[in-house]
Amino acid sequence: MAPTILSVRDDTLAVLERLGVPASAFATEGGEGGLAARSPIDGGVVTTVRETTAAEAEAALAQASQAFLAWRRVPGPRRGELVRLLGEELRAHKDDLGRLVTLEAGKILSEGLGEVQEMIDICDFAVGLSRQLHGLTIATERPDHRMMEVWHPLGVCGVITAFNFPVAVWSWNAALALVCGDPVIWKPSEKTSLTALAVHALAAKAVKRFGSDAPDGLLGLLIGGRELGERLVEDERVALVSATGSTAMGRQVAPKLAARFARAILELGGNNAAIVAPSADLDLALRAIAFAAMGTAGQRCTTLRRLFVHDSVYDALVPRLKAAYGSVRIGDPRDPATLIGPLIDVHAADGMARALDEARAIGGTVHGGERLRDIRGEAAAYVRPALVEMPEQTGPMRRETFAPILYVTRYTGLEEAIHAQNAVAAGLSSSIFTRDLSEAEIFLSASGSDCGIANVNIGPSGAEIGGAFGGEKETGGGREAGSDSWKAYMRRATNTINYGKTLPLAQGVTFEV
Ligand code: UN1
Repeated sequence: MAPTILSVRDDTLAVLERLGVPASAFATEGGEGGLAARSPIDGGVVTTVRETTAAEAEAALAQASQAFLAWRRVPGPRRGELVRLLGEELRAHKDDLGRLVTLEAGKILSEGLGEVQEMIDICDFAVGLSRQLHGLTIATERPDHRMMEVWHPLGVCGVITAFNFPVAVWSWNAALALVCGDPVIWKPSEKTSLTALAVHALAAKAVKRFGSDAPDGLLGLLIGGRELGERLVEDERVALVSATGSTAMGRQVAPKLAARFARAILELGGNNAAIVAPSADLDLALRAIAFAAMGTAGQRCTTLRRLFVHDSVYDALVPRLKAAYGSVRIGDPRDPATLIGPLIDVHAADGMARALDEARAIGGTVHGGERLRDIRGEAAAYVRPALVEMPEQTGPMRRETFAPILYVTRYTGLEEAIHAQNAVAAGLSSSIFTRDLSEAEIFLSASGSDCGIANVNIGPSGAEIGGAFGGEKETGGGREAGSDSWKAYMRRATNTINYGKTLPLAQGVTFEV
């Protein structure tokens, strides 16, 4: 028997209550300044949240810049304790927060839970990091001198996030920024205010348990439209803006930050590819491609969008892929049997339809891709994922459409395939499926994939937090999460100390007065 599924609205309101979102977060009925919160599961309005006013945004900025003065003096490992408590809250509320991600972003449950797990993982990572914000001691050319490099807190960090990872991307930034000594002000997508409010409610619990070392205004949340994001980008008090979204958004944000010499971490579009070489394990490749291209309904920035299949294995792989596309289970993301939930809204479905029309017009053969209005009616955007056989890499295959479309072409030589893979504007993620060591190494070499992420025998999506996450070219060049990404949230000072009695100058310069 199918599990009983509550109405989307009742389900959401119950989860919000369990997560401790305060009543003050919601707009009064008919009151001004309300932002409708929708669920893509049925496309309906669930509730109305209160938008942050300009005066409240100003107060958040003022408080955060004051908070910085106190927080930067709290020792790193103590700051780590706050992130440890945040991780505890997330562990305790993983099921509810994961469900809320499903309700508000439409991801299937295991992906909603996976996103919260990603938050827990980055908290653990950041706690360890809080004792390892290492500098260097550097050999100096002068006698009786010591030279060192130390890392200091940077300042207020603005975090702008997209609907598709409504909670994890904040945590990649916030967990690192907090241990690095920086307050954080978050502007989530207006499509996912509820998950942001829930995360903030959990963070507030962690702050309360942490005690008075956490200054007021350490964590801010701006609910509303793009003018609030612009506020973060333009305000001199914000030292760093980490922005995730489209390349078009990045083009607006980057020059404004550059004009005031603020730091930017840009995490923009992707048009990720995979190459299936003659020696590939096709069973493994099939599963990896299915998850990377159809998972999250094609709405990850790392989603697989272009597939280059060697001529010799094309006819063995592509019919199997077509079968998978034809049979994959699409529906309510709360149902454990569902693999593909809805797109975020009908605009996304329209964009998908336009891209498919364009592909057809230039000779692409489209399998699937139709709107499934019978699942939840007109307002919900369920689609069958589309597999598009293209004669060559042209038209919509060259750009990112944020929907489950996988364009496939044949190739004959590896060099040609790598060249085609790199011949697009974005440079986020990439993969090769091969059992040939030399092919794998060529793909990973300096003349191979030009992306920030290059994988062998796994798909381009689903990165772990331990590595640096981000990409090149129009993807924006930012790096978040693991490795040494933390350095972006701190400022580096080079210190030279003279413990002698003379004043030798560098480069042998003499200057006797
Ligand atoms: C994104 O789509 O914005 O690698 C981030 C992945 C995830 C993060 C994706 N860990 O798919």
